[in-house]
Amino acid sequence: MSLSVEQFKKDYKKSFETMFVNSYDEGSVDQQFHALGNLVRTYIADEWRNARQHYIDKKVKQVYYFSMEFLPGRQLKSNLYNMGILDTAKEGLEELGLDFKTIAESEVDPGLGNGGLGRLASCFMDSMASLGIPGHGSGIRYRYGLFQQKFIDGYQVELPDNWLRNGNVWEVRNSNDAVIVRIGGNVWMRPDGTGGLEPVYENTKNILAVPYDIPSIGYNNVSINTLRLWSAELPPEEEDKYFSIEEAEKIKEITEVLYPDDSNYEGRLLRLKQEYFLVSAGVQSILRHYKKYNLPRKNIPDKIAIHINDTHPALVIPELMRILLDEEKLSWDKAWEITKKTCSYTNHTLLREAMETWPVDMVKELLPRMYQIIEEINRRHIEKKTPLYGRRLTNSTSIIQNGQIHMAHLSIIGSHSINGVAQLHSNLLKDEVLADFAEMYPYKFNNKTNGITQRRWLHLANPELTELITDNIGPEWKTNPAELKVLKGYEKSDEVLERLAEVKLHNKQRLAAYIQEHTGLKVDPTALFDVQIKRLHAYKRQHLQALHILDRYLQIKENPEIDMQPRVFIFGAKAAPSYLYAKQIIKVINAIGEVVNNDPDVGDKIKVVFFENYGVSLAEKIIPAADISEQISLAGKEASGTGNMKLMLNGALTMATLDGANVEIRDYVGEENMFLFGLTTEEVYEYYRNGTYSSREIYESNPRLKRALDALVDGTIPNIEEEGRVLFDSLIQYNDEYFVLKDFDSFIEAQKRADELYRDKKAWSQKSLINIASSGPFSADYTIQRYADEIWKAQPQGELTENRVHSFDEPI
Ligand code: 26Q
Repeated sequence: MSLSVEQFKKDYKKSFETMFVNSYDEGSVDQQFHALGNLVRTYIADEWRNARQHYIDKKVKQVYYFSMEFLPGRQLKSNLYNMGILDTAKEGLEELGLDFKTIAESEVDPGLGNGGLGRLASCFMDSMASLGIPGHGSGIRYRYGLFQQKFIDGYQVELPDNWLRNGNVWEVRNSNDAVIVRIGGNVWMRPDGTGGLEPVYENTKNILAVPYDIPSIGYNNVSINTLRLWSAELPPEEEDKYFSIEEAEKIKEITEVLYPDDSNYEGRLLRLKQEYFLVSAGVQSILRHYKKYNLPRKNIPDKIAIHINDTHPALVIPELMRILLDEEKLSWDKAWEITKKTCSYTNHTLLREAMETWPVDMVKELLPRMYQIIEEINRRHIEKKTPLYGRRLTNSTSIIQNGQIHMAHLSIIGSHSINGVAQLHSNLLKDEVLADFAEMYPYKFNNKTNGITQRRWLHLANPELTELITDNIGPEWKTNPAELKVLKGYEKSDEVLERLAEVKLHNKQRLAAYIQEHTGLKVDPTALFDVQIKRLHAYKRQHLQALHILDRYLQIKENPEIDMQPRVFIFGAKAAPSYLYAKQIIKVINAIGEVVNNDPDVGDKIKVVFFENYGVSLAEKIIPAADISEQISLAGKEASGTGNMKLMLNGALTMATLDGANVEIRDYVGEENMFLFGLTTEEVYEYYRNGTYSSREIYESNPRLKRALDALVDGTIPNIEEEGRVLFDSLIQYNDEYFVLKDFDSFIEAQKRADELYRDKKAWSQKSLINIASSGPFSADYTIQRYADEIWKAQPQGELTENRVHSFDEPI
């Protein structure tokens, strides 16, 4: 939008003064933030409503992205930026004597997700709006987000995340669109008088699902979509039915808190309630909206695409069936055709322990109608497939096995597309984990490599780098990120390389100041900043990095005069509260930090910073300052990774195993521009097959590694008697599930190459530049374009579609 500074100032004052009945220069920072947020909302109100109406008038196909998690990050800056008025607002506020940075930083960062999967959902929201694709999010408005993490004595402590304490300016409570979700009770079928059957529900619990809508504003105002988050409430007309406060509380409990686990499935009843609550509210609201199109029900798949973000919302499939059968009175075959054509599913994990299954008894009791439908889907699957594929394949693909409902099986059978999130991951799904399904439904399997929004992760997080790029190659890359490759032409320009090094140094100085302010630790901004930020999990191998630090420390103790490239090891990671081993790794790393940071022999050679409460906002500060990006999971475990893409885009060099999207990073950037090490997926699978891995053998034959491991248990690092021992035993006694010892040598060797390269400032900057220039393909805009073209069949809308990204060359 176009807006003068003068107009903005006027509008801001008015917004403030009507909200707080006070003069604009007398408010608190929080009030200033709310006045600004409110102003943004008024600016977009018409367009938001128009966009909705336009979709109805033109009967356009709409995409609904169902996800139990969203991690949007702070919205103020990105909304103003996408509206094209960020600079105007900054200037106007400054003229009013207000500090934009302080106001923006006062916004809470909604932690409605655990990590990669939730952040991906939000990157996708940004890209859908920016490409003009009518795509909406459907999620849960958790009253408490992911816990706030503190360290006490080096241990993780979890505190509740009361993110709604001061309200949420971005949301609109839409009580008009509330729906009833029924759980529990009994259901039985009776003749409906027309020759069919209809279900009769008895003694159900009725829950009012109230939507809170948040605008998702496209870059350059291409379009405004909606993130609809549902909240569970007591239906007013039934208040008297609930005789106790406890029972009323039980209703609200459904959307009370996000489950803080992202890798270990646990069959909790409340989690199942949450999943069905989201699904039922979302699907009902979509079908209600579809009625406004005045089209026959068979056209549903032409106008609606429902995407299932991992299996968590997989009940979309039986819920859509339920409505089509019970309420719309369609035949099974017709309902099933519509359902399959409407739904699509993304898998995000290769870990067996993360695959979702629910006990039959639990589903029967909580969701009796869902169970009947799932059972019938399964019965028909077996009946139809057995003659075609035989018993073995039919049994291994069936939805109900050994008293458990397999949600991935339901998702594949009930949808027309299943995709992995990186090429390697999609191949492993097809060839290993879900091979039996691939045999039955080869046409459903496809890959959609993840992507990230360059707007949040470069334009906003790293304005200096953004300016450098635009100054050299012009602004075209901003709407067409593939154009970043033009930067490669500057590989030999001393001027550009020096400026790039300077930008990185500034970002590191800012992060160093932040570290000092928040941890008291002083770090040297000219040291190499080595960053590992992601959830804490054994497969991601933060403990491999810990052994690397110990190795360096022991070298220094052996020879305090040693010439070593100074490094700052930066960690950010939350562990699931129930994941003891991950918490023990946190304690060990903090204890190592305590020793290393205070040993005068070490000085600036090593510093260890473990940030508390890692999340989107902290990532925005750390990523622009990273020199090395640690992507060191055991090959074959990380589905994709997206932090790897964000760090590369900001000029970090990747230290990586050939896992997840690292493989594609290698394809684009070239292996000479990163540090590869470790086993390949094939080698890992070979070990699984022949069972010959022996970590103890490696321990006993590798004195350097032995020395680092022994430091965990010999008192070198104090205060980790228990945790050091647990870690040591897992690696030696219990044969090192994630092959940390096997990859140690090649990791250390790769780190040495990094040190050597870092001494050659120009060579480092060249590689950094090549990384930035090669990261265009990882824009979520391309990923979304592929989802839209190949899975959803959704078209971009609006006059501004020329801002849409252009076609992009496929990788070599
Ligand atoms: C399931 C059942 C009960 C409770 C919790 C869960 C649960 C919640 C979240 C299971 C998994 C998750 C999150 C998984 C996740 O974030 N996976 C990551 O997804 C990214 C985006 O595709 C990938 O880049 C990462 O590789 C993958 O680990």
